[in-house]
Amino acid sequence: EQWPKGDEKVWRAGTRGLDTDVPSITKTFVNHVQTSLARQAYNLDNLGAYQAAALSVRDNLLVNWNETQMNYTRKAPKRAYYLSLEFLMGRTLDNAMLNLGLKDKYVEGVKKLGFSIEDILEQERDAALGNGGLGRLAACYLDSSASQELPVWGYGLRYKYGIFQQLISPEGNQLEAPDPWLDNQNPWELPRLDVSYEVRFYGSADRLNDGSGRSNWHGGQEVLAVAYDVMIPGYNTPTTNNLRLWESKPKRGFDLNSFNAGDYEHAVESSNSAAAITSVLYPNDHTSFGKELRLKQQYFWTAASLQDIIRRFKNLGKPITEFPDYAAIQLNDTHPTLAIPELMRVLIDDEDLDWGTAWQIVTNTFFYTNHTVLPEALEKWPVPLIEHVLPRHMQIIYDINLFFLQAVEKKFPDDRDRLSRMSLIEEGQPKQVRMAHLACIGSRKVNGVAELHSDLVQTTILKDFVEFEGVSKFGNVTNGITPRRWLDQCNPELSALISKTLKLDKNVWLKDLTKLEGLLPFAEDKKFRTEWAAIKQRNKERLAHHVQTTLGLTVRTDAMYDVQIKRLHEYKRQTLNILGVIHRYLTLKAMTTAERAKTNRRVVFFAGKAAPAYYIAKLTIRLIVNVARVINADPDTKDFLQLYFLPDYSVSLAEVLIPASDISQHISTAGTEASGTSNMKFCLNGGLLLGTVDGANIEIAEEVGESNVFFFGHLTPAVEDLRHQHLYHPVPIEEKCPALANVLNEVSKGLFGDGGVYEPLLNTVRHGDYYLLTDDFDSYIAALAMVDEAYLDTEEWIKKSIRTTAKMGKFSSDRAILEYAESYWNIEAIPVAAAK
Ligand code: GL9
Repeated sequence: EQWPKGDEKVWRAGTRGLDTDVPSITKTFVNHVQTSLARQAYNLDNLGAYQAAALSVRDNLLVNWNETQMNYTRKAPKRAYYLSLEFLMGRTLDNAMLNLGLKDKYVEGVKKLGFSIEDILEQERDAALGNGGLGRLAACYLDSSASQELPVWGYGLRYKYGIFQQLISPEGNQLEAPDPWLDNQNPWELPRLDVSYEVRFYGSADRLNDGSGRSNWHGGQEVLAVAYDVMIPGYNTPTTNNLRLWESKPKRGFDLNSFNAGDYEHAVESSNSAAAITSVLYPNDHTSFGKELRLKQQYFWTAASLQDIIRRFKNLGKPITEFPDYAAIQLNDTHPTLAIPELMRVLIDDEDLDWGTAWQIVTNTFFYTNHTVLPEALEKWPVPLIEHVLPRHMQIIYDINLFFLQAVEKKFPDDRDRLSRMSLIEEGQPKQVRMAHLACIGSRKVNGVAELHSDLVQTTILKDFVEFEGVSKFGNVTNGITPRRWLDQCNPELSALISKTLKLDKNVWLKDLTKLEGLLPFAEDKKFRTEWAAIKQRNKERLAHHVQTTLGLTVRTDAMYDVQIKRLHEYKRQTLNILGVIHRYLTLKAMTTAERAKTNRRVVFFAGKAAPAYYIAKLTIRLIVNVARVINADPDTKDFLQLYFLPDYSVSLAEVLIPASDISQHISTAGTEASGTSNMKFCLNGGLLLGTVDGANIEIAEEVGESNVFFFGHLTPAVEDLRHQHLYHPVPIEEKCPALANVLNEVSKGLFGDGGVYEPLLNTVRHGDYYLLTDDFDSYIAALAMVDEAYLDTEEWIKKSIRTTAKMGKFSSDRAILEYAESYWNIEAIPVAAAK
């Protein structure tokens, strides 16, 4: 090591890392209060205490982060880059303390200073830069990459506003409010004002026509991408990776030409439009809208990220043809697909490579993960829009398509249908670019996120591509979740019981989750079962307390907790659940008091956001809220059935709900939920699963055994036929499913307030019934009855719960990320040498 200047001994003394004993921690805390925050101890509130604690923890992360990055630079390994428009991180402080192994010391330290860690942790706002599973998966993968000491960086956007805050009006309507998460300062990001790149939009692209295939793209708007780095600490390792988020800003504060012309307004306007690019996360899930600003987000982010990646590669001094040996780029869904034509543009127009060489590099660099087969979710961009915003990229996409279709034609001569099915361009008014096709042909590998889903990808949406390119390009990586956040952090008592029982330090089993199997024999141990059940009970009390303090509602804790938490969507069938709740209510009403007393007490929780323009999903929320209003107030039934819609679902709310659940519902129409990941979180915390034979439910059942899962409903191969029957041989609902018809009638008649309001929702079931509620309702009700029966056998239920947790090892995101690292990216762990 060479010291830049001064006395080496002084430098060394200053870089030995930080002291992490309790007195040192309290000292840095107080220092931060006085200096970084410019506040004093006597009037410090919980928010100030949170900021001081966060800055103190951050100091430790920074030291590790620097070590890690220096180590990567020195060793120059192949790296992987995870491009995701969404990173649903949640809170950071608790996770950072746990990953650093410093939580106990901070608990003690802040206590000595007169604060409680719980109060401090509650001050942090979620970083909610994602919509749901896809964004949370990205966050789990970052945790696992760092924990496995893999050289992986994330790239995303620094939205000023994350996913909207959900408010529920007294009538039960969802209202959306902005999420100004950065208002209180964000201690977890480092502005890197020195790292910035220019990104161009609009203008024109002139072909050079010198036989090189190059174009000159010029004019238009240029904006700056500025880096903000977020430290990602690994668990029980100094490795601290980086998540780089880009913020847009105007290249100049004002447009000089406009300014000279005296057009001040226009100058200010153009600076506004640059900032607009990273102002807000689009709140849609499973729908693709052709919004220009969204396209600009996608290009802005991929162009800045690629410039950064290429610059880092060029520092190695290797020829550009070796790029794929040093960089693997994972495309999280099709959102970053413009990276493919963008890298072609850089290689051809800037680096002067020929088309074939450039395409070779591109197709060895990118990897594409598909996250859904729902047709409405497959991204398409109108050709005229791309032509307008990114004229050079439209040329390149046409060129890619030309070469591609020539190759298809060669392999399958005279098959025009096939050519039009496979084309990157969908004919129509307007023509559209099919991003999944572009992502597929531009990548080295394509994967789905659970076995069933990966099969569906290969047999439905990308079938022609499997036939053309061969099946070996296509694979599966079943999703995973980080057991650090989703067990150790959210359920500390269960984590402690597991360590005690396995006689293993949690450092061991949290990094090798298959160790949980050691719990299996303890299912037979009565004392262990009692402890296991007592923890579930305390987690229910913690949830009830949370609902009491945040909503002022009293939830009973002597009941089965039944939870469905996820984005509101017809395919996820929250409607099936609420209609089932109504069915239960009607059944209870019809019972005598004595009969009711023998039933299982149940508390049903819903939470989740609907896309702001998704009318039917919002109507489902309204129905849930109004059913809750009626049944929670009914003296006949309220001791046996309670219902809550918890507003503003978030990662932090999930951390309270999941450990308290006895049973959770994952009841999508078969073949529609690519994987699901909350199913894994519930099961890891000893909650059982009520679900359809879909997504990762199937693999969970394979692991824990079908006797520990409550399955119902039609299977994937039946779905197409059933839909066909609905269309061509409809059977009136009264005949097909009288129990369901009765429930719908009660809603229509106004049992839960103005029945007419719900007609559009009820009619989706009565007519067409695309998501097969009429086909699955009876078996759903039967499955719920089996859940009740099983729950009444308390000891047997606890055994199921223990066995479920014990068999969840496969679903650690460590397993998933190692599969990507080994089978796709070809990268290796690069440990940081232990600090002296
Ligand atoms: C999703 C799938 O719907 C889920 O089944 C899957 O678990 C996750 C992660 O692979 O990806 N695809 C998708 O577009 N979303 C998913 O959750 N949507 C959101 O994130 C809102």
